[in-house]
Order: sequence, then structure tokens, then C-alpha cells
Amino acid sequence: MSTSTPIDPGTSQRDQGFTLVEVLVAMGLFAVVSTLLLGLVLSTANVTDDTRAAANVTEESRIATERMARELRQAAAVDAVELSTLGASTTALTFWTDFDGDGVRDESAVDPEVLTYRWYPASRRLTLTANDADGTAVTRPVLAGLVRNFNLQLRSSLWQYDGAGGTADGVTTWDELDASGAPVGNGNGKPDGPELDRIDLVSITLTVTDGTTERVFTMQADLRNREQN
Ligand SMILES: [Ca+2]
Ligand SMILES: [Ca+2]
Ligand SMILES: [Ca+2]
Repeated sequence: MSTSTPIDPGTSQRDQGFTLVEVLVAMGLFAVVSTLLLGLVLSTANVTDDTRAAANVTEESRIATERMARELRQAAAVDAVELSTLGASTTALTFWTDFDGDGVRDESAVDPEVLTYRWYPASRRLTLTANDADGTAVTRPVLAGLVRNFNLQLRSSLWQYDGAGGTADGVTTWDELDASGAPVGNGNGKPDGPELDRIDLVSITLTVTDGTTERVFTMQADLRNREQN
């Protein structure tokens, strides 16, 4: 900024000092604005990530729930049930679905027919166990998200057993079958044996969490391939 115009040294010094302050103020402002902008960008990115994660968890859970419902609707037999609410370490449901309709349990087919869904309350994992083509049981996670609760309800359309061991409420549950005595139930307080032959309505409520997101998925399956008598 050389100039031939003589400059009053006082004015020049004042200008230089003012410029320095200006630069410092500008730098300070720039830093503050940058920090604010960066914060805004980062928080927007976080929200987008959270939204994307939530959408994935939701989509995955919805697909898994629909799949369970489809498999159960075609189920030919409920093989075994375990309820963590009765003190078992897991809640599990094993059933046979005759996918190829040949009336035979194909346990080692490419499309295995005997499936076990198992929920581990401690680790909050939901797994599916089925045999592979060699007949080896393979267990894999159903969901990447954590399952906080897996509520399994077993009901029957055999209304005549509604109220066994209690009061009739229009719904026949497995424990009412259990309390009905032979040949309907074995009275051991667990869903097993003869009661399983009479279960034809299964409903499952999944509570899935991912970070701060929690969603509930419900499915109900009419086991229409069951024959009731
Ligand atoms: Ca089959
Ligand atoms: Ca009832
Ligand atoms: Ca029983």
C-alpha cells in the first residue's frame, strides 16, 4: 500500500491499530459463525443418520413380522413353546410349516419347514433356527435391532374351554386348555403336549429398540391349516 501522498503519522498509526482490531474481531466472528455452522451441519447429519437408522430398523422389523405371520398362517403344527414369563431363559416358538405341501416334514430341505424363533431377554436378541440342506441346525439373528420384548400369545378357537380354571372372557388361551384336563390339557401350567394341538391363533408383539428409537410391531396369525375338533 505504498503511496506518494504524505500521511500524517498519527492518522496512520490509528488506522493500523483499528485494522488490527478489525482483523481480530473479524477472526473472532468468523470462528464463532464457523462453529455455529459446523454444529448445525453436524446435528443435521446426526438427525439424518438417526432417521435413516430408525427407518432401517422399522423396515427390517416390519419385514420380519410379516414373514413370521406368513409362516405361521401356513403352519401345520406347533411343536414346542417356551415362555420366559414362566421362568424359562428364553421365549421360543417351534412350528412346522409344510411349505411344499407334501404332508411330510422336510427338516433338511433347501427351504426348511421346521422353524424356531427364539428371543433372549438378557441379550435382547431374536434368532431363527432351522436346519440347512445337510440337516445341521443353523441359528441366525432375525433383526439387527435389539428386541426389548417378545410377547407370545397362544389362543384357541375351541370356545368351550374358555373359562377353565377361571372366568370366561370370550377368548380361549393356552392356560385354559391346560386347565381343562385330559385329553385337552395336561394341567402342568406350561404350554405343551395336548394343548399345542389345539392352538390355532398365535399373536406376537415385538418391541424393537435402536438407540433412542423404540417401536412396537404386532402380528396375529390364524393357523388356518390346523384342523380343530
Ligand atoms: Ca413338506
Ligand atoms: Ca378366557
Ligand atoms: Ca401343559
